[in-house]
Amino acid sequence: MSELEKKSIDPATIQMLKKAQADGCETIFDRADAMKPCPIGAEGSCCKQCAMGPCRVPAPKKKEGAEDKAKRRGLCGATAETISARNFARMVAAGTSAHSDHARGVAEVFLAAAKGEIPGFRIQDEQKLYQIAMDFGVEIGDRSIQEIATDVGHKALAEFGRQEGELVFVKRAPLKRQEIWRNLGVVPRGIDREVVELLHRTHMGVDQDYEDLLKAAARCALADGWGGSMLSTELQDVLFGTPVPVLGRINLGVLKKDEINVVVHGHEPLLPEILVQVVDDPEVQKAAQSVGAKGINLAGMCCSANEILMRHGIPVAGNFLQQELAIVSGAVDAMVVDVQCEMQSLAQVAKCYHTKLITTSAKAKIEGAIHIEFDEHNAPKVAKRILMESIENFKNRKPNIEIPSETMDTVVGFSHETINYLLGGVFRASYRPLNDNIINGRIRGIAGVVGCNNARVTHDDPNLTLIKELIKNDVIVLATGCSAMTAGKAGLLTPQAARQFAGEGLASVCDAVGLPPVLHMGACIDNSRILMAASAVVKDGGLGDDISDLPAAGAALEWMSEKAIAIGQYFVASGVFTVFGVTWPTTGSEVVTKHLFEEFENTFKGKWGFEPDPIKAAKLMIEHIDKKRKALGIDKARERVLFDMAKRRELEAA
Ligand code: XCC
Repeated sequence: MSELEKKSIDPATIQMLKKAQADGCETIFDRADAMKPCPIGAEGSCCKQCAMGPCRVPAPKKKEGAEDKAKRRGLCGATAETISARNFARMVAAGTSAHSDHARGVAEVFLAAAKGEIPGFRIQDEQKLYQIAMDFGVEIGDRSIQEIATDVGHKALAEFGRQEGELVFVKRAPLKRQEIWRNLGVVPRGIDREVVELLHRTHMGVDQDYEDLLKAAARCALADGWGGSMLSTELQDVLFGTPVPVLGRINLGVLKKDEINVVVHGHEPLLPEILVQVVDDPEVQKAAQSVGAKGINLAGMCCSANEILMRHGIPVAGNFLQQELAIVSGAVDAMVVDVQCEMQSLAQVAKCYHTKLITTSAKAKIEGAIHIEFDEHNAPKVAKRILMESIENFKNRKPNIEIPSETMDTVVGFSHETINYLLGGVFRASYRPLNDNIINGRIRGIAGVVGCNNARVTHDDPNLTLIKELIKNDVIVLATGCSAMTAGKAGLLTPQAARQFAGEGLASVCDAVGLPPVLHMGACIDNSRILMAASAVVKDGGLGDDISDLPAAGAALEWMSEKAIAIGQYFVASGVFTVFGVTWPTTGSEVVTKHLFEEFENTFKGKWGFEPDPIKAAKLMIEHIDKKRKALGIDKARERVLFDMAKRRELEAA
């Protein structure tokens, strides 16, 4: 195997890496070879909170005496524990701010759409609007959709600046969970307030007690999961439709040689939704034909892709580490980006080819890109301008176009509501059949496998190996973000995959209901759907009275962004055992790491874990699931099922 072939398990990625090399175009994979991570920063031991530092307080290499320990402090006296906890907390604050600021943008557009002020946007899921109105205590009666939605929009926006009380969606959690949070004093008040407070606490000379810092980080993270992210998911569903199963295709092979390829990349679905509408405009289509193209091929990258894939079946070009490689194909006429996970190197890679890099968010410009700002009051006009720029660029394509042939069919769009309907039927929507199959042992447990790619590990390998190992062991997988795409590329997002890859028990349930063994639940913001699903499973009964009682676990083995840490922290604070891979950001302090990995379980009933090896990570998760089954008294049922299966095989063999 060549060095290049060790970079990814995805043949399309390898093919484009070879092309990039031949074209003399540098990618993240090259930079990962050339620059190793800073070891002190990686373990969370670098404190740059003030100008007397940065202070380095690395983890001790050997067993230390009290005297050595006393020397290991920053100039201000900050201990390794404080430094490590502060750095971790700041990651949570940044991650929460990203999801929540995305949510604020959605809420603003929602309100304007409710008032009928912006063309192209309208309320699409009235049922869900009513549900949210009830959560917010907005009167329904015989009021118009517009009136109800306007009130919901105002209330949603007020969640960001709320100064006291509790975030409204906290009430969606099981009662026992709410009680745990209240007793610990971590129920988030306002979304912005928790982010600001955490940044304040981690400023030089403020909170210097690692336990207190990590608890505050939990409160902030909960403001993400049960606040910003959940608001965003819910309002996006009302505006653009709650996802239902839809067919899609994924991988770089979705790019087309004879069409204008426009790749939307980033996170907010606002502009991509309008691009989907405008792409069929006769004027746009005519313009495309006039330059010799057969049409316009809209495709997605990263979470923008997940959003329009699950609502419209728009093809996905790839996940995080493939963003530069789409451009390397030489066939992308425009890459349209908004916020989060867009690498600055896109501008350089675009220069090697003909691609126009177009930034669209007022919050994110990239040197060397064209900026066409999204304005919700003129969204169709902006979308049209972007498409025209892309069409205009078609003629500038260079001769060295090479598009990998790899694509894979997927079935996506498993929102929490859809799973409910699929399992229980429209008139009896319920998780009961899922609970029954967990209780009888056909399904051993539930795993959320989420998160990014990371150039420090073989692209897609840890996530895919983990997912395969879990489903083989009858654990149903809920996936979001870039890991959901990994599953898609490997063919795991189809109902047929159950027979091929899942254990006997899980396969039999998937067959009966027509579900894939891995359910694509959306973008990273939609991890809130997993929280809602977990709460619904608890409420349907038979599996304890809290999320922490469920035979469930979470993982992000290829994480890289601060958002991933915020997500992990809100899952842990919601009672879930969550395993991360690649690297762990608090290894500089054994005490802090132990607190997150062990002591958190005493208070939050959830805990962190770290295991970069996917098979070992699967083992940890399955052991946890089995421990929970035992505590629920349903371990015996599973043994019986296994015995039955063995018996059946014996009979078959005879
Ligand atoms: Fe970004 Fe959401 Fe991570 Fe993928 S999974 S690399 S955060 S696109 Ni969110």
